[in-house]
Amino acid sequence: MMTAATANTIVLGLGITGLSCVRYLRQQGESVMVWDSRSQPPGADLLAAQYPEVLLRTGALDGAVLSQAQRLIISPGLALATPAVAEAIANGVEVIGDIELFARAVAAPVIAITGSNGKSTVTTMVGEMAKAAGWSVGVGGNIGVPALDLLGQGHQLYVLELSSFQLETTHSLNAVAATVLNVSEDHLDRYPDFEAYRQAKLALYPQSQLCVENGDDPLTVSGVANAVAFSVQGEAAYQLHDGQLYCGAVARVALAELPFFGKHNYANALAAMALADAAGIPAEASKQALVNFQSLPHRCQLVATKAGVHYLNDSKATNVGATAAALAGLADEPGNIYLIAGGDAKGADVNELAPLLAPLAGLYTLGKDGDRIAALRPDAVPVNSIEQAVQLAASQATPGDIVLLSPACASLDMFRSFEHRGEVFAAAVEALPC
Ligand code: N04
Repeated sequence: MMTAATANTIVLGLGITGLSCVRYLRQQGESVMVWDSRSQPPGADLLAAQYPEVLLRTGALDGAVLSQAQRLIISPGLALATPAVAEAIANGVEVIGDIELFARAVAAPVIAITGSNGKSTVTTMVGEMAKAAGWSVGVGGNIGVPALDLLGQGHQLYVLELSSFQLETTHSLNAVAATVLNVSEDHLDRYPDFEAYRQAKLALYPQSQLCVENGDDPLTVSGVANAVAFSVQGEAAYQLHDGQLYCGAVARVALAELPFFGKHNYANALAAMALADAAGIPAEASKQALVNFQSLPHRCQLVATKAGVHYLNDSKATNVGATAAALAGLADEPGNIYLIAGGDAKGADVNELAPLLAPLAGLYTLGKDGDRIAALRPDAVPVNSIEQAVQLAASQATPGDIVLLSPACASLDMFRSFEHRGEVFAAAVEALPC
């Protein structure tokens, strides 16, 4: 029995993804309601203005009411283990996410990218490769435009970044090629353990015609038959050798032509090449896109050079693996490094950073788990704000040095988002004298 307030389909969680689901389902002529456990969900004003017929309910989810629905479209921000959601699943209600809705509707090839780090970079690289070939391509998912909002524009190819949370509710993507770039600790506040997080990511492989695995990270290798590997350390179909990126015996790009550095970025480029090849993008277009690639905002981005000191914004480093990659990538650069780190570690073991912190000239720590990072170096300086960290680092650094914001943590204990944190850093740098 449907109660008056219950629609066939309930969108759980608003925000930009929930809004994209409502937009798509209303276009399909479905009756839909939205339920968000937060009292003031983001996007509520837009929903009321554009879809006055769609009921928005807020406050604690009720399993008995959710069990009346035919299906739930759940936000990546809500765990499947939420008791009311688990009750609905036990009562036979189908629970899927926005990417599964996309998968059932899409009519052009899809490339899918997940991993603990590098997924936005690789997604952007593959999108640029398709554009360089003159293709109409839709790029989005967990970055930028929600996947459902990319439909209906006649795109020839879709390139999607997918989070582990999105993959938990996606079952029939049937990508032409997909990759798990790497797996390192993240989101342990949402998963029972590391292996559960890894398995959420590996669930992408059975939904792909070709699996692009990282030969340097055994955690990305699942033993599926339809796989190719990339490697910056050893031999693989896509490999780094003698200063060039190779596919098989063919040298495709020289490192000297690339506008980025660091082995993790060469790995990203090899993965992007493998995915683009699988989709039939011409090799020359892939090369042009890499040679012209502009790195992403908040990803080891040079915000300013003041008094000869370089200030790098890597606020997107929301886990330990990202900061480890940044420090390894900068290790060969001239100049001392002053690191600003800390925030919400989300249950990760920050001790893995210890060997990478030893060569630094200085360490400034902040936020909820800042003290745990400070404990890894006797001379670490705890601070209360990014502004304070920037001022103290600026007073120590000399020309040629690097001040790096790469927190190894989520920002939400102190900021609206990692983007907000990066903007606060850039403003603090801007406020320094020249
Ligand atoms: O920006 C940072 O610093 C870190 C962000 C991380 O570490 O990656 N983000 C997340 O973990 C994250 C964020 C994971 C999944 C989804 C999101 C986006 C979106 C939609 C709904 C959303 C949260 C919600 C929350 S819905 C509901 N009740 C850091 C809720 C919902 O509480 O955020 O009904």
